[in-house]
Amino acid sequence: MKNKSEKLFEKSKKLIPGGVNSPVRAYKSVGRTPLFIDHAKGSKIYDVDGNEYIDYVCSWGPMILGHANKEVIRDVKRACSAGLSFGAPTKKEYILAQLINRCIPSMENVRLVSSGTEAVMSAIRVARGYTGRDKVVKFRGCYHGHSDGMLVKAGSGALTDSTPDSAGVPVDFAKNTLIAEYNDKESVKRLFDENKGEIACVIVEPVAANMGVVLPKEGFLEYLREITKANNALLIFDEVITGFRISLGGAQEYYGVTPDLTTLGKIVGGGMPLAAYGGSKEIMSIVAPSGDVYQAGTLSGNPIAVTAGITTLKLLIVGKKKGLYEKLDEKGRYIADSVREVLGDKVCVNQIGSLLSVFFTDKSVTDYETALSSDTEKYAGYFNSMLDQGIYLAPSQFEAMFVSAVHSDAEIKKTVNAVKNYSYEEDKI
Ligand code: KE4
Repeated sequence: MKNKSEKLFEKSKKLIPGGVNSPVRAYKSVGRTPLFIDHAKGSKIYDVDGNEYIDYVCSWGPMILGHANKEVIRDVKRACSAGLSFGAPTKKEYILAQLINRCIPSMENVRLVSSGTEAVMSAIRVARGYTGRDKVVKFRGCYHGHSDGMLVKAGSGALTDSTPDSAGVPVDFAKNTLIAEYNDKESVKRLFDENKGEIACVIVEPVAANMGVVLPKEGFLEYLREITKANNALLIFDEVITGFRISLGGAQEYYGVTPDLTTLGKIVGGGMPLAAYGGSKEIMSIVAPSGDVYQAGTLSGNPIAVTAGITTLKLLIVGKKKGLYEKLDEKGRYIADSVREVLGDKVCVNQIGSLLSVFFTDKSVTDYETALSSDTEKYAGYFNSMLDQGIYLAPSQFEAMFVSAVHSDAEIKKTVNAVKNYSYEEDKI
């Protein structure tokens, strides 16, 4: 007997590629029909068959305050009655830009867009426009959205010859994207030595979270800051995940390294389609209409999305004063320590604040290679066991686990218990 998710998935596949509007949602790597979600509240998410789960996907990061936060919903509802979109400037956009700048002072000037992809694509265009250079350095395993130049990884081992990792991306687009290794200073130096005066920027996830969570080694971010400065290239921190997540000021506050440009997404929109990029007044002054780097968007600064972002940031600013980020770190640390205790050397758990990943490998995961050493079959078994026990994790070994401000101690204990049950079942095999 098919449940409602299965029936909806079959229907959706007839009208939507793969039945989903973003590939990871199709549960391909965990071999299961994806759950179709009916609603969510707080730390819980409910599928169309009425099953309840403790949610650690949190919409891939935005829901740091939990789902359907009452103040956010109240303010969004009020905003809706005033109209959904004007295509004209509003006071709220200025207020959100103020809040972003207050949390992330390096973003003296901010442009609001509708997705992290758009924020990254625009920031890279600004870096190229500002430096007059074409080449961009990114790191293997870091994900910066699906703009053509970012869908590129190293060719067969070569760090400078890049091939697209998506059909439809002309090789010509790929040639300006140079690939380095995360946490490998030498791989970055080599690219600068081989491309003197040609590199516009380095873009990095200051804490990598798209190969699973991989923390920057001591001095790595500082090195990127130095080598970009020394070569008159810009440093872009893609803080779409880390922004407002690992601290209110993101990774740049946490590690004390200031980039030239920052991209934001997810939390900044409170779950609505809103993202941003920004940096110094001088660099951002080249963005149209004040400068000649063109970037535009019908729904940029949409009043409903901006309202959700404003209320979310205001709650985080107040929350920070009451120890919100310490509490988020406590929760993340407790889960990480508990999983290490239960699963021992079968896993490597990387955690920072409320962001973590459980890698099924006996190696210490410090870069793309070691992340790839994970047993994705084992992860799939873990995912399915946890889902069957009411714990909703990312359906991929190479994504992150997000804890929200409203995950209760009891729910976290239930989560740890589910890991123990999984471990017991595994040991029985
Ligand atoms: P969006 O275009 O998906 O809003 O943002 C792209 C993006 C940019 N930078 C970083 C560091 C990101 O993690 C993302 C998107 N993250 C993925 C999850 N790892 C979104 C989920 C999905 O693709 O469905």
